[in-house]
Amino acid sequence: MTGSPLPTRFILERYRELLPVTDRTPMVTLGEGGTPLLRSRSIEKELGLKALYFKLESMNPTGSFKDRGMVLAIAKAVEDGAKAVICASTGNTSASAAAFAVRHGLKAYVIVPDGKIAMGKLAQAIVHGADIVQMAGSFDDALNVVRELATRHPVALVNSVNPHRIEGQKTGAFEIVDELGDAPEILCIPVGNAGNISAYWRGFQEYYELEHARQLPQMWGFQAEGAAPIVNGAPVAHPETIATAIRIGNPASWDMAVDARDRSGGRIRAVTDEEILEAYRRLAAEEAVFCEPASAASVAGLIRQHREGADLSGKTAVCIITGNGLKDPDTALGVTAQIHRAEADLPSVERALGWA
Ligand code: AN7
Repeated sequence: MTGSPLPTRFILERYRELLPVTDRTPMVTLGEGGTPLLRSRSIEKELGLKALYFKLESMNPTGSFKDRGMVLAIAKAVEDGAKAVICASTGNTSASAAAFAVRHGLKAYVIVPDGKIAMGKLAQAIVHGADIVQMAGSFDDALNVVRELATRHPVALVNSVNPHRIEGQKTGAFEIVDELGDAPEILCIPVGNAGNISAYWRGFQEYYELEHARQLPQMWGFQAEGAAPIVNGAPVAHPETIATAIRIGNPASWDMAVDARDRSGGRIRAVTDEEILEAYRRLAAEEAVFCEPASAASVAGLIRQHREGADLSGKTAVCIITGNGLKDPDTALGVTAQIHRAEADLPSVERALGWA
């Protein structure tokens, strides 16, 4: 017996007409895109939504949404003759850049804020053979440095200030509409450097203009309270949050994110680290979604908006689950758990389980 043929998941192929792909673009893939849209089993009902979905971008090849933009940014860098790429990163961008660089036979240089990057992400950059600099200061300081480095040295900058990153990233919005048949009423997304919210808005708009979607979603972005420059309306000099991925005080795509918020009738709000951790625990324990803390900010934000009186009835919402929980085992191990100890025999294990 054979199944029906699967549509290609390869986003550069699938959405070629809507991307800056040329005959000279190397069509290299690691299997990015085509990520599941998982229906909520618990939080949806509590919030009174018609439907709540989690877009599991955590299932991309390097475990985060970054692969969508990176597959294109690095292919275009190669098309333009680059031999090396560089990025600043809170972790996921560097993991993705390092992996795609390997596949293209390029050198990757990554600059990360010292001590503030989740262990799994650092491990990825290491195993993929990137040259890693841990820099004192924040992500924002690192981004300033790499922007300058890319003008002085023969390396292609693959942070989301590279327009190909946003272009590739917008395919996430295409997939949501392709699967649901229309845009949702609400799109919830964590905001750090603000590339992703800008990319999704662009994707939804393009699909709307092509009449693939009948409506546009409200863009609801969420920052961590200690790293909420867009919410505050001013850069944050020393951003702090447990969600290290979005520990960013001066987002590069600030203006585009504000534009997405305002033109969609949306909002960008802050959530506390406690709310992020609560949503993180609930996603894992009630929905079987193991994400990293930054990703839980989208769900924490939706829950808070509901608590503060937003009427969600009859609406469909999609929360972008941007990164895999395995990247940040330290946070997972900090969740209170009951681990029982036992000797190496059956009665002892039965006693430990409370069954004897
Ligand atoms: C899991 O890797 O900025 O607002 O350097 O890793 O597009 O920045 C990561 C950001 C959300 C925020 N969720 O997205 C980096 C980096 C996760 C992330 C964001 C990031 P943007």
